[in-house]
Amino acid sequence: MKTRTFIDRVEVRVRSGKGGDGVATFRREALVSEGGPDGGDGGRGGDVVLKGSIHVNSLIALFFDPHLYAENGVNGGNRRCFGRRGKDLVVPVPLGTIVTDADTGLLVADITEAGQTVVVAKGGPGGFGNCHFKSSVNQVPTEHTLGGEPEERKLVLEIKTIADAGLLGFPNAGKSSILSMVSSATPKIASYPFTTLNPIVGQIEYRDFAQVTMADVPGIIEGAARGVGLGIDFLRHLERARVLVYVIDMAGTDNREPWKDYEILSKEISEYNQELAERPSLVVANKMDEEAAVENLPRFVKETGVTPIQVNCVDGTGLDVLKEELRKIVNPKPRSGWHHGETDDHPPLSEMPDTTGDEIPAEAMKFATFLKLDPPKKKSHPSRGNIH
Ligand SMILES: Nc1nc2c(ncn2[C@@H]2O[C@H](COP(=O)(O)OP(=O)(O)OP(=O)(O)O)[C@@H](O)[C@H]2O)c(=O)[nH]1
Ligand SMILES: [Mg+2]
Repeated sequence: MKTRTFIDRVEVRVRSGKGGDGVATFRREALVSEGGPDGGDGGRGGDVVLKGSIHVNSLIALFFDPHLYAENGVNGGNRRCFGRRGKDLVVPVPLGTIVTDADTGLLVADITEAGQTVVVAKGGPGGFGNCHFKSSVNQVPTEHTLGGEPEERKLVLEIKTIADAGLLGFPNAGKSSILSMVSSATPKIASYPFTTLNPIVGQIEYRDFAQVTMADVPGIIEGAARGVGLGIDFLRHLERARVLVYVIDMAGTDNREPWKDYEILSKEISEYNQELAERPSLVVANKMDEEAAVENLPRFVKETGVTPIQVNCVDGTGLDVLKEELRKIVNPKPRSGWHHGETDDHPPLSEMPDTTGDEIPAEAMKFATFLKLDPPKKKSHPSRGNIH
């Protein structure tokens, strides 16, 4: 049986831990008369915490176990024993998870960074034991307080993939092929529709190590806004994209008409979200290695008034142009100032002073600050007689 492995929306019930109760006890010991109050406090209940993680990419674990209950705090004891705190329940969620309250519909959190934590249910505070209430006028207190009640709520978790660019097109248009050619992602590619069933993100690397992330989502077809095909649920993964890349099968495989494909895609997007339709976009004509594509191109330009970027995924022609156009819109920061000797601030490698490897010349060291070659500081150690 085929099971689902990707879930991008799930409803969960979260409950924090109840605070432990404080107790009222008195010290009883041989030869200690009237020992006084010694009831300890209860421990606080555990929190339910959602934490952004790069190691999970689906909400599948929560789909199968949607009850997120943190541990209760332990009650206090006699002899001033304080109860243990309840353990927090830390749940890793994929980056791009949006958390909303299921009852009110209000946004609770948007988890976009690795390590970002959000407490979605706060544990109840621990109660006070009777030793808290002793005073000169109340020497035998029996007062104690109960632990705080837990918080319980229903939440909806939804992934909205974080990517700079989103590929959008009909099934079989070649979206996954483009992603696999420009990035190191390895989406499944096949000649049948709906090969891709869940969003896949790849990273496009430039020569200066700047990066643009690109998301491939399942294909949409006419009527998707009304739920035909896989529907447009997957379009939510494009909502955060800064640029939409329309991929058109210019060869018109299966008697398709590329200009109509483009119109339908634009219409479906506007129906889904007008703001999304107005984002910067690029139009890519794929399969330009086929004769039919070359024949269709002039008509496409005439009918739509758009001049697409021509690419083919067989030998990769045109993909560099696509990468450069993407770069102009997304404008990613280069990861390093080193442009392979092209910039003025660093001399080209051929002009760098020679080194035998034993000692690095000062001139070369200026550009290799990351090496941090300062001699390590000597640590004093008592066993070596450095006693002051
Ligand atoms: N001739 C030719 N075939 C291509 C080109 N790009 C993709 N194909 C073929 O088109 C078919 C579909 O490619 P995919 O990349 O799986 O298409 P997709 O848009 O991801 O399709 P879905 O995931 O089903 O939505 C595959 O058989 C590819 O080999 C191209 O540039 N030229
Ligand atoms: Mg695909």
